[in-house]
Amino acid sequence: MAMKICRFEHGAVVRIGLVADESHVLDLTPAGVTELTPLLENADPVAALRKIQGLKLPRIPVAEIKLLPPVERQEIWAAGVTYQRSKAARMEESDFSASAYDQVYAAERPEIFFKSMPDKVVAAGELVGIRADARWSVPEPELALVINSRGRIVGQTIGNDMSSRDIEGENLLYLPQAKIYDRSCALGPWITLGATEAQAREWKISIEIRRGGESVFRDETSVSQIKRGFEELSGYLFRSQAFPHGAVLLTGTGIVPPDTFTLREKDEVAIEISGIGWLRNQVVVV
Ligand code: DO4
Ligand code: MG
Repeated sequence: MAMKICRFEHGAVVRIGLVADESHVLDLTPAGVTELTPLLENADPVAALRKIQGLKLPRIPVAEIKLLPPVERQEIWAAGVTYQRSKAARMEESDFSASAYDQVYAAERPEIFFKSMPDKVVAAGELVGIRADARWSVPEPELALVINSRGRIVGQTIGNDMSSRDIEGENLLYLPQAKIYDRSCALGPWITLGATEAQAREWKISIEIRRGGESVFRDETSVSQIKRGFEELSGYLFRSQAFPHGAVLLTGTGIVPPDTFTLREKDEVAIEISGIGWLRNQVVVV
């Protein structure tokens, strides 16, 4: 059975929590679990958690903690054009790069790009950014794979690959500027451990964007729509590159708002992945 964990701060101490329900976490500090990475490196993190689950652990309301991004020293990378919907949207946004997107969707080698250093990741409840010099900004709700240093996928979390579509569409060489800027990557709050790829492929990904209290965009897709296998994506990430602390790999978006839609400051972005939970952030211009 899957279990969910998180990083949080309580009493000015960073802690690891076992998610009891959407509104309570069990503090794993008394059981000696004070960091995420050793747990992700464990040969069987779910079995390790089961052993300590029976101990009398402090039960803390989520309302009393500060949720932190579920990463320590892991780099964050992202795959792109892994859903038909993403390929179609990229080809529409750019005459210049259309054939590149068309080709990479079908190619053996996936598109994988660097997204964020861990200390720049935005947590649930914090502000996500839209660039001041972009005219067309969107959230990208994505399943994110949590991978340990041995290249093993040990969990899944929720990712938001915030993107500037006008900058990306102008020229493919501007992709790093469209994708990597302050507050452009949100993750969390929970990591689901112990779910198989087959189980994760049954999950739904949905998003709602609210503006001034009104819903201005909502849509959903299914993880089953991802064209590539999880091991295929993580395998390419780990080719000729070591990640001594592990890595997180966003798996691409299958939801793209209509071309007339752009995010604005103060918009509320809520992403749900059914096997994981909710990631909610407000938008700020950076
Ligand atoms: O090359 C463009 C990026 C595509 C992307 O981020 C996605 O499909 O999610
Ligand atoms: Mg993306």
